[in-house]
Amino acid sequence: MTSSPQTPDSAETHDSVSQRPVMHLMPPSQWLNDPNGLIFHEGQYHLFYQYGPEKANWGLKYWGHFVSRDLVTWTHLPIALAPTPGGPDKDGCWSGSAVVHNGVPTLIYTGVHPEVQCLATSDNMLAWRKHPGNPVIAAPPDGLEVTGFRDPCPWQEDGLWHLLLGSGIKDVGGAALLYTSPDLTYWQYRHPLCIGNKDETGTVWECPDFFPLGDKWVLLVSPIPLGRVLYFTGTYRDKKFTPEVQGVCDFGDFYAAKTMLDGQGRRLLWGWVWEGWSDEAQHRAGWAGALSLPRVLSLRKDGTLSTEPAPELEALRQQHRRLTDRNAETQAALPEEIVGDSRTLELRAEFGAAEARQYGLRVRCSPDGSEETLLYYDAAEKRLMAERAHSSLNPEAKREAQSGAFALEPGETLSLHIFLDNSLVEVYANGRACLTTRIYPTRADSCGIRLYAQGGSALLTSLDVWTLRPLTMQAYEPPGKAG
Ligand code: DQQ
Repeated sequence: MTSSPQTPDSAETHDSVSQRPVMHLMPPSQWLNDPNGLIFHEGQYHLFYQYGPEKANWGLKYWGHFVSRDLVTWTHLPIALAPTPGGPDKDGCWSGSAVVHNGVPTLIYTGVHPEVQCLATSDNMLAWRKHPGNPVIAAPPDGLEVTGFRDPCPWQEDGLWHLLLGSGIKDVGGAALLYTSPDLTYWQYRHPLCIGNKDETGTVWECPDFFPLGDKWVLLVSPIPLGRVLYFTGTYRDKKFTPEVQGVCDFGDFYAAKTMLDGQGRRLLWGWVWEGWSDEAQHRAGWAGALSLPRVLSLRKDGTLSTEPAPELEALRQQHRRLTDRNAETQAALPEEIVGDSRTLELRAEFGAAEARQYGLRVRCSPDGSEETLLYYDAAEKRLMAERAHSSLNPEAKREAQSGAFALEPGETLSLHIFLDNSLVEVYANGRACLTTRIYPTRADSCGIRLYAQGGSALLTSLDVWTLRPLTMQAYEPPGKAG
C-alpha cells in the first residue's frame, strides 16, 4: 500500500500523534533542519529554519519562520524565503543569519548550486525581497581549494560588517573564512579566521557561529563527518581566533546549532534535533526534525561552556510531584503516583554519594520491561550515557547507545535535568553536558520512570517530576486581518 504524508494510514496516524514532540518547535508538517537567522528584534524572538515543505525527508530548502515574545507561545509565520526559479538560490535557500543594517532587517543566506551568498530585506519581518545584486559573494576566494562555502555568520565590529563562511580547505581541514564589508553587499575576503585539522575536527565546518561570551570568544561549528556541534572558546585578536578550550555542545542528535543575543543580554542556543528512525517512518509520520529547547550559554572558569535550559520553560510545568532519599540499587520502582502516565515530563534528579559504577534513571519503561531507555552516568568510563537498546520495539528505531566524555569532579554529585517530549529526550548533566536523543516507544504503557544503578548503590536524594503542557501555537493573522 502506498501512502502520502498528507494521508497516513491508521497505524501511521498513531505514530504521528504519539511520537510527535509537543514542547519543541516543529512546522505543522513535513521537514525541518537547521535553525537559521536567530534574532531578537523589537521585543520578539525570531527563529527561522530550514524548511522542506514538500516532504518529510531531505529535499528542496525554504526558510520557515517562528516568532515569540516569551519562548513558550509561538506563531508560525508564512514562509520567509523560497527558491527563485533560475536564480542563484534555484536549488535551495540554505542556512544563514539575520541582522539589522541601518534599521533594515536583512537575511544573509546561501543559495545553491553552486554555493553562493545572497541577501533579502524586509520592512516588517514578514515579506522578504531578494537583493537585485544577488549573489553578493559569487565564488570562493581565488587560489583556495575549498570543500564547502556556506552558512554565513555576520557581526558588526569597528564600523564594518564581518562575516564567517563555513568551509574547509582540501586535505587540511574545516575552516571558517573571514570577510568584511561596509554595507553587506560589497564583500572583501580577508583570511581564514580559524582552520581545523581534518583528522580531529572534520573536513568541512558547517554553520559557524561566532560571538563574545564572558571575557572570551566562542566559535561553534558543525563538522562533516563528525555530526556533532563542536565549540571552541579562546582569544580573538587581530581578526584571528586562537582556540584555547574545545568541547562538544551535545553528545546526541543535535546539529547545526546557532545562537542569538536576546534583550536580557543572554546568549541563547538552538540546534536541529533530527529523527532516530528510518526515512520511511519519517515519510509515513508526515513530519521530521525539531528545534531543541532554547539553551542559555555561559562561560565557566575553566573555559568550558555551561548550558542550561531557558528558565521560561518553567511556564510549561503543570502537576508537581517529589520524592526524596531512595537507594537506586534496591528501590528501582518508583511509586505509581510519582510516575503517572504522561509522556511529556520534566525530571530533576539529584544524587548523593554513590559507589555504583553506573547510575541514573530508566525512562519510558513498560511494566514488563520490554521497552525502556537508560539515562545515566558511567562513573567507571566517565561518560554521560543514553542506552537505547530497548527503547523501542519498532524495528525502524535506532538502537545504538549515545554518549560523551563527562566526569564528576571529586566531591561533586550527579544532577540530571531531563525533558521527555514523546519521542524526543533532552538530558542536561550538572549544567555542563548535554545529550539529546530520539526514542520511539511503541507501547501505550511505556510511561514508567525507574531508578538505575549497576555495580553498587547510589542515593537519589531528590526527584522532582513535573508534567508539562505543550507549547502554545497561535494562528497567524495576516496584517490587516488582526484586531
Ligand atoms: N544544512 C544546510 C546547509 C548547512 C547544512 C542545508 C547543515 O546550509 O551546511 O539545509 O545541516
